[in-house]
Amino acid sequence: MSKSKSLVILPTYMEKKTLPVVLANVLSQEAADILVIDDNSPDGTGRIAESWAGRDPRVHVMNRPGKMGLGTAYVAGFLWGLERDYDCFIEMDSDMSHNPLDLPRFIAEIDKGADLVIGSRYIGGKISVVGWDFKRLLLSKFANFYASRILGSRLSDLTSGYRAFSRRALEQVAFDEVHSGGYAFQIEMAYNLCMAGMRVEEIPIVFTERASGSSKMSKAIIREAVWLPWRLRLRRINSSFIRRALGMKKKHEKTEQGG
Ligand SMILES: Nc1nc2c(ncn2[C@@H]2O[C@H](COP(=O)(O)OP(=O)(O)OP(=O)(O)O)[C@@H](O)[C@H]2O)c(=O)[nH]1
Ligand SMILES: [Mg+2]
Repeated sequence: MSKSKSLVILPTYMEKKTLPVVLANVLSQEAADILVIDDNSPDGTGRIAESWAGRDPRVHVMNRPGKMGLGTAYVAGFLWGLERDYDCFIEMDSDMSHNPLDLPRFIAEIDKGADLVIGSRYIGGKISVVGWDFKRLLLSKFANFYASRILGSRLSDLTSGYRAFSRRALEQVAFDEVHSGGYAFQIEMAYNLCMAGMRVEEIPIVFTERASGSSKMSKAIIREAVWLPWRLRLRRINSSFIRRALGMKKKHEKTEQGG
């Protein structure tokens, strides 16, 4: 029995075929509540979520007026869960790419004291992905290599969207200042937690390409992810410059006080 009360956050945009399967699988196998965040999907995904919420008190729905991006959906979901008594916040795609059978392993790591648990497709140099063509694999591997090298990260899968956060992590890291839309949101959150000295763990997962519906990845999302590591690095240089400047000022003040 898990110590943590868990919330699975499912952002949806046009996922009417897969959402019911994901909801049924999550509900059947783990004592977690679910928050669906739908951005007024034209295919009626939000209404499907509403009807599940009407039948099962563990399912909640947040309807937003229009497509506002994955990152802001997670920020809204975290805020919603923090106002309630959840201790473990799990991000999961609604397109059946993430296996709900993995949920207990994420929750177990949070129970053991991890602040962020990343479901990694690339642990130990292996590639655990089903259904990607070579181009898609190359894009994901390159995105990870690129971001890790620039940020100096030891993590094998910075862009993975299957992950769990502890309450402590979300209370201490200013996640609402992160406005990235897609992969960049995942990179920035992992980076911010590492920089804050939080305990970040990776567990192996198998990622399965969506069988229906369509990807929401766009050129804008890729562009954002290309710039993000440089933006974060610049922020690090700026803050160490400011710290150094403040440190020097303090020394100076001390000398003056000391006389
Ligand atoms: N609420 C909301 N959900 C979104 C938005 N964009 C994507 N999603 C959801 O976020 C999850 C991940 O999006 P995908 O399109 O599958 O992106 P991906 O998994 O990175 O890309 P693929 O591998 O091509 O599927 C899915 O459940 C989407 O429905 C958005 O703007 N708003
Ligand atoms: Mg997907």
